[in-house]
Amino acid sequence: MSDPLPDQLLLRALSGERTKQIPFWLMRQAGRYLPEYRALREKAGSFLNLCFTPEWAAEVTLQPIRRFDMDAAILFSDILVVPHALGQDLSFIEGEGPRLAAFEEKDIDPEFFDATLAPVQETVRRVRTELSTRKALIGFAGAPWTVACYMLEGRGDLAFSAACNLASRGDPLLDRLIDRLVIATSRYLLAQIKNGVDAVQLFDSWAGLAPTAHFHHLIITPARQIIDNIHKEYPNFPVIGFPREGSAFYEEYVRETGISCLGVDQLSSLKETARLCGGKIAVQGNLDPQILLRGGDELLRGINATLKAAGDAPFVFNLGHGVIKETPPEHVAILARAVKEYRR
Ligand code: 1CP
Repeated sequence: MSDPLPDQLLLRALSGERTKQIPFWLMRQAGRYLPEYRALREKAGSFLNLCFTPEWAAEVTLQPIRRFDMDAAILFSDILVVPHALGQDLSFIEGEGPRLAAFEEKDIDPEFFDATLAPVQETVRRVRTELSTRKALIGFAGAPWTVACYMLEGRGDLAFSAACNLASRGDPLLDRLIDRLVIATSRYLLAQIKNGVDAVQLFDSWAGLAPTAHFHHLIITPARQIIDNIHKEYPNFPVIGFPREGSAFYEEYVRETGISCLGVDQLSSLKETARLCGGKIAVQGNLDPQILLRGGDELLRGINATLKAAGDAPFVFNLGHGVIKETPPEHVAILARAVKEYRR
């Protein structure tokens, strides 16, 4: 892990400081809306080849920082490299999205796991060397429930019925899978931390699909276990939790998981969420990515409303979900300028 870098605006906010200037980065800030990404993506041939070639993955990680000067870079990889490293073959079909081989229950093979993910760790080292010390590098992983949704469905889906059916009948197969993912995810994130990331985000993009009666043991307990595992080796290491569309459980999530910052989606009120966090942990969010896509006056109003909604809470400006691929890069430039110039 790199030495603590207190001059990183993002880390100051994650440590609970009410910074005057607001740090910002955007989920999916690297990717298909950028022409320079599309060029490298074409050269790489496949998405996985791009993720697993450290020179290219590092370049893609840094592209949005060069253009927009965000306060943090997020490692370029994908949440689905973890199932791949657990022995479930992954591919990405052009224009359709991810495909995983049929799910089979398997024990973790630690050597295969580490060897498969070694290029990602090499990317972390490269980016940390190239990135300004004033900027944070954010590592990440999918949270167990969200990753299990993909592992059981084999692809992206709006309903993820396979996982939801197992969850609603309390099938022990799902519990065993979640337990295994807690171990794998902790191992993967700890390696990212050792190699130099300054903070990590746990993406629970499909938290909102977990049956209410099972939310606690599918979403909150695994997040707490992963964060405990991180804090055993790196006490107080900053973790951003993003239980998307799980706002009914924000209070428990904040109280029990040990996060330093709550990622808020655009369906939730940032103002209410900041109040709920009581200034003890930071909030991150939550401009609607559709507003960034559309641009114009609505974008400027949306940015201002988001900045105001955070009040005097420790705050990180972000979207409520990822940048949409049709977003004009000029809209991101407008956002960057507006957030950078703002002082509270
Ligand atoms: O063809 C291409 O170029 C692939 C598009 C793409 C990209 C750019 C995929 C496939 N993944 C990524 C990068 C990615 N994915 C990052 C990079 C860092 C950044 O934010 O800039 C991150 C953090 C992710 C995380 C991720 N992957 C999530 C969680 C965040 C979220 O958006 O909710 C999820 C759910 C995935 C799965 C995934 N990977 C790719 C796609 C198209 C999908 C969604 C599939 C689906 O559900 O339909």
